[in-house]
Amino acid sequence: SITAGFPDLDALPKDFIWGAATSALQIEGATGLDGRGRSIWDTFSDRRSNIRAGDRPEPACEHYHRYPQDIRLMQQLNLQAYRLSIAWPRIFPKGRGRINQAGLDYYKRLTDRLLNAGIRPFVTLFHWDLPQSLYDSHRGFLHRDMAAIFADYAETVVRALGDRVTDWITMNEPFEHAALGHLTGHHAPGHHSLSGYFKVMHHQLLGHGLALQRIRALQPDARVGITLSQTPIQPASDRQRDQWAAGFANQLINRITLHPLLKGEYPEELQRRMRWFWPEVTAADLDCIHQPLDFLGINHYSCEFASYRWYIPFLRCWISGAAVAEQEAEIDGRRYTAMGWEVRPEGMAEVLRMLRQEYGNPEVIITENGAAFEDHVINGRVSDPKRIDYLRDYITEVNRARAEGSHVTGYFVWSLMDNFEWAAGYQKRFGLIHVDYASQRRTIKDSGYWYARLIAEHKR
Ligand code: GBH
Repeated sequence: SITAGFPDLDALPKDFIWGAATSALQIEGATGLDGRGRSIWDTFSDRRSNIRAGDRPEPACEHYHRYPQDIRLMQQLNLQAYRLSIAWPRIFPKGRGRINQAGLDYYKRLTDRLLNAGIRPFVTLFHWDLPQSLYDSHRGFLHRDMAAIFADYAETVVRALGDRVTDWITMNEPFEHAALGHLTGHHAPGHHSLSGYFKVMHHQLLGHGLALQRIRALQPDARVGITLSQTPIQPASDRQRDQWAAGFANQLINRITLHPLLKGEYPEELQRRMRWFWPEVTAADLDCIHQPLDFLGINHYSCEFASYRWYIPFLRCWISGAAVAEQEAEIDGRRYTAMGWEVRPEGMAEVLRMLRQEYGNPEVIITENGAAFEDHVINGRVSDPKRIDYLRDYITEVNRARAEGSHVTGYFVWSLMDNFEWAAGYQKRFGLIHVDYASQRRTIKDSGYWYARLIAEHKR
């Protein structure tokens, strides 16, 4: 039964925060409404081949109109907190300059209703939906001036919502925006440039630092963090060269953000090997990036493997998940989600242990964890036992890490509901709530009922 087998959460304190997460572009729809400008993702999805089945971020979950119903569903899930993101192009249709009051009003209505429902909003300022105008004028975060432009936008939002919202996340996964958007080209704006990757990375982190200063100045009671993905990397074999590749890949994708944010410097070997591609980084930049955080947001899903490949220019290493197709599978006792990502719950405790041992044990909130599976819809019930297993096993590891001394204070499932999964479109479903895109009907999945019970049990 769905109520059986709750993990033992004795190490998690009573004030531990349980929530679920979404992002604006993935759920809102209404991309042309009430003065919203275009984002790079609207443009990227104009080209059908960029997104699976030619899907577009429209109408998504029509959350822009249906948020009252969605908040009632959050209450049914017993959520204490909800992580949402602000669509920058709703606030500044051109990215900067004229403010669109209708955009601010929308997020006031949304956050007011959350607070009335007793749900604490955690608000991310940038979750990849960059205004197209800023791409046209600055090539987005390739331009250093974008850091200041982002801070101005952050200040505008915090001025408008700071009387309601205390928990802010400046950016979601700057690594993914830089790497998928500017190096592999899988995400908007779809570029392939190694120097572009490092520039976009650095300018986002600088934008984070500048925004952090502004938020602190405006709102003394604010709690501010940044959300990073963290993916443990194992060598593909025990050959020495693959071990080197794993260490280097770890710098390239994990430590490239952790080091400057928490130690005030980029990893030394990374800078040295990448010197031809390295952007301009001043000591003042590093001071700005390296400011105290109230919490570190961590998104964790899976783990990856690295191997040495002499023929890959400059990087010399190949990073990927286990070699299975993009589909659900179980091979030799290893489980994979519908994204083809391995289910390896101990990775969660490994990430938290690494932060404890190597980065001074910062306060951590798991701002995303979850999985896509092929849900089975039978007579109005959505049965998703694999998602329940996934969540149970990963939450167990969060509890284990806390028992070992990690300072983890909250956990958000990705995602509240099925949504627009970026380049994978609507086919991949991560939700605790099933969305029928033809009728926009929502159905709480078995995993949603399970999570609601887990929260209730833990609060008792
Ligand atoms: C997040 O990105 C996003 O913040 C969110 O918007 C998105 O919808 C959600 O995840 C689900 O994709 O090496 O192939 O085994 C997650 C990015 C995904 C990067 C997992 C590392 C390792 C998978 N991460 N990935 S693999």
